[in-house]
Amino acid sequence: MGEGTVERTLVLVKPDGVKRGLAGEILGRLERKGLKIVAARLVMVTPELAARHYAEHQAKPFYAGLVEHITSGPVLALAVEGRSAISVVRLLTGATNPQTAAPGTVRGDLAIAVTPNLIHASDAVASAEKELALFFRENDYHAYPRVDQPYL
Ligand code: IDP
Ligand code: MG
Repeated sequence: MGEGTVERTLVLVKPDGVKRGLAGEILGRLERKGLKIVAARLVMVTPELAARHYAEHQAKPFYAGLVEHITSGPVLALAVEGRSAISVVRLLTGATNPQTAAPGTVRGDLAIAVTPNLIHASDAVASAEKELALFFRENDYHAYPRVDQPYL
């Protein structure tokens, strides 16, 4: 195992997470892991933005419910950076269905239903780049050192 390339990934605390008061809990888990928050924004997702963000799911039976949920309140959009950040955040997120997501993960610990499953996390380099560009512009990103950088 190498040290891993530094990557950026998109995390959304979905409307259920914001409304349940779990945005801080979820952000805190990412911070405590050693990931760096490099951009953050509270955003109301429009139907147009939802269609672009979830384009890959357009033909699926759960698509309408998914768009209804993601547009039902503000999301906390985070650009998260770190070594192997894309796979590391997916691991912290847990399986799509919270009823089978492992304990210790966000979904395994904090959710039960599948559509309101608290968090979105990009699943690959290409999707991370595409999704980050939907929520952030270049000058939204901030470079700074974490004080624990030598250990990360
Ligand atoms: P992921 O969020 O774990 O990457 P995806 O398969 O990309 O899961 O699905 C996107 C989102 O669509 C999920 O997070 C969940 O909110 C919703 N979803 C996925 N599968 C189902 C389902 O079978 N029923 C209802 N909603 C679903
Ligand atoms: Mg996905």
